[in-house]
Amino acid sequence: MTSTLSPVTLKAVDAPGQPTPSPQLEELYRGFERELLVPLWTEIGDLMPSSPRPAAASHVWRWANLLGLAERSAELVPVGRGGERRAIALANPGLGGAPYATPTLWAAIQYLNPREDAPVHRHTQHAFRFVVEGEGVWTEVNGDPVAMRRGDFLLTPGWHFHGHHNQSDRPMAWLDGLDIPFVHYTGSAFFEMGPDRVADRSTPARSRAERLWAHPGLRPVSQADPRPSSPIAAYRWEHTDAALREQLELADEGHAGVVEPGHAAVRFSNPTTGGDVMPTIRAEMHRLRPATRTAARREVGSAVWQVFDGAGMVRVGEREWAVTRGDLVAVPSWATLTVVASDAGMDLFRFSDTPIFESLHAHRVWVETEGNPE
Ligand code: GTQ
Ligand code: FE2
Repeated sequence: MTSTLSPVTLKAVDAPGQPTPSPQLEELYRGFERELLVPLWTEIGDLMPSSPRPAAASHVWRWANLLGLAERSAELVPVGRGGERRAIALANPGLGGAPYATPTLWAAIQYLNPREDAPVHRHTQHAFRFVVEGEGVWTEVNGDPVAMRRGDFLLTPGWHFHGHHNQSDRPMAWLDGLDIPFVHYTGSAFFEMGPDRVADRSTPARSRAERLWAHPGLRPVSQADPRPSSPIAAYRWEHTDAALREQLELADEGHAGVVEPGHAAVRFSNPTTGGDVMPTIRAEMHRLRPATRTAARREVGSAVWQVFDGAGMVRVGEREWAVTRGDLVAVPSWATLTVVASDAGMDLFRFSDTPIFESLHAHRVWVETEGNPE
């Protein structure tokens, strides 16, 4: 029996591990209900499975469909105070209609019309943007304008003021990722409004944060303390692309660096700790050479993948989808994932809640090539 938020009617059932049904047992169960009590023996199978059995399902969302609906929203729905953002969240089919891509992660397409502003606010939820196509929007993070372009990964760590403004004559859409569901369950949400419009309307190619922090392997000596979130406001595609390309080139030259043959990957990291970019969110970019298949893999925690370039197949458990640029796939905890690139190869962005489980010492991984029994 699955726990629900409404009062549960306990049933005396004839099943292994359950007491023999009787009028006295029914009376005992009515007593539990009156006192808002639930005995473990009626719940054990769901609450303490031998391995994770998440409610979340694997699912694919097609970028072309998201974009069509976002464009229509842009005709009908203004952006402003109150609604705050023209963001449309992926709702995992296993999570009862809530706007959660996974139990911990929010993923949404956000859309701004030409010359449009999204008002400034801040919240305890950690956020990032990933740009699968387009340019022309600047996101202002604590007063620092940050350009958004295809392939860029941008951070808005918790409690940083941020607003977005489209400074071009074309609309722009991008992917938002936040830990909204996690913050919601744990009752740790705070929110505050800032100015209705972004104050600094300049359009620098590089943010102040990048000018201070985004030089490979170099930290400003004035900034010695570790920070919970990375101070790098934007990780630019040219760097990500070069890192992936060189991993594969090094493999060709017989050197180490790739995850497995034909599969390069980099993790966006916090230069002040070497760890993940934000306390609750891990983000990575993966590149598969043409016709490469990854080893099957399971891990504790949930993830969302987005195809950045190329095409291929994503297999999650028994399900398999052909995917192309922009398509998004939710991968529940402990689901078996295999990714196969087409003859064109495939680049994928991935984000997950792994830092939560690592910090709780609850992270586990199983990889096919390690020869573990199924
Ligand atoms: O851009 O600030 O998708 O606050 C959800 C909440 C985006 C944002 C979302 C947000 C934002
Ligand atoms: Fe926000």
